[in-house]
Amino acid sequence: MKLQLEKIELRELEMPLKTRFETSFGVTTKRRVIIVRVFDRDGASGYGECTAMEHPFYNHETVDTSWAIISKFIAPMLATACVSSAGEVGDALSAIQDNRMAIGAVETAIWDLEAKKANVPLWQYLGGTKKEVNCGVSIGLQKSPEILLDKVAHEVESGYQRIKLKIKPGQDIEFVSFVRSHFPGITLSVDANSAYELERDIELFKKLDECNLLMIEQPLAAGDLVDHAKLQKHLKTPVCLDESITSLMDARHALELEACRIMNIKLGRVGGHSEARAIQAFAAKYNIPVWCGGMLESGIGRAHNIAMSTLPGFTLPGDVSASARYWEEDIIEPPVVVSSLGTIIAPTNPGIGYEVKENLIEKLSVKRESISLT
Ligand code: OSB
Ligand code: MG
Repeated sequence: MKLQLEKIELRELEMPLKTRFETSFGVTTKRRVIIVRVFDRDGASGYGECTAMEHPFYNHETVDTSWAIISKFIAPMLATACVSSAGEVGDALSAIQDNRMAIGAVETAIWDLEAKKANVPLWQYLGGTKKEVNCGVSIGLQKSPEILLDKVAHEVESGYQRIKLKIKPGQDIEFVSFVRSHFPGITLSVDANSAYELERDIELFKKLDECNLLMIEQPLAAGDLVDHAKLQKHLKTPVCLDESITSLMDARHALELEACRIMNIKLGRVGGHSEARAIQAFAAKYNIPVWCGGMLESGIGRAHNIAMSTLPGFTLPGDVSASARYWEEDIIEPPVVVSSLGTIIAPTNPGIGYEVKENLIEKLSVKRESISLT
């Protein structure tokens, strides 16, 4: 069924987080979320979410740069290219360097549209094989080890299968070993968001290596695959790359250099479903497990994350957790819920499989733009 794209609608929503989320690069208290809606000429539409942050600290993109790239380049290029399927979007936009969160926002919306037109749940349409996905949580930096331990206990009781702790220099081994000593049996990992340096911090990594962690996520700078490879050689704990992997090519470089043993895939960071699917298939050939990362998404991005997580290479629990951990009221219906076994059941409705609350989106919108694609 060929697509005939008619227009793109952009909305920026302001969504306060229930609780502040702190990482090595800063504190987030509310999200500015760009929602993309693509319309087909037959009236069908699909939704995507831009996962760029408010600042260029996680990667180079921001909410404002993504909006500009979508409006000034992606939309006009799609209008010219006349794409007839979501799989063609990558080629149509290949002249754009980086800016993959902007691309991913639109690409995922077009996948939702196409799956809806085919009347199939997006996860099945993508080739997903799992009816249920395994969930973990990411816990932000906390003021004290005791406060952190309380948060961990709460998430373990909720059933989450893997707990990830954010770390940064000065807030690392003390916090991690405190949690580990109280929970010797849980699946635990840490995420540094690029905050360390190999030579300066090697002693710290050796201590973390004794904490029985599932992985150490993105310890070093995003561009530094060479030092990640050196670090991995010193550690029995797998290094997991997040920020470093923006494409299938990055994934290939990382695996050829043996810079990691696990990969985190984020739809936004890699530019959408096509690239994400290619990366997980490539990683599977190397026996490298992958999992779905999160960017504090609203329900729309979360629904896309669930669809992606059903692909066969996603063998580890992701940072895909319940809507209620983030939002008083999510913009999808029903909200994403997690079972007491720490799983999310893939939806059975077409496309992303959740109803989008258009009225709530309208209420939360602080900026709007509509761009014709004809
Ligand atoms: O590194 O995984 C990360 C949030 C914002 C930016 C980067 C990261 C994160 C998270 C949160 O860890 C995951 C989530 O709960 O959405
Ligand atoms: Mg990360």
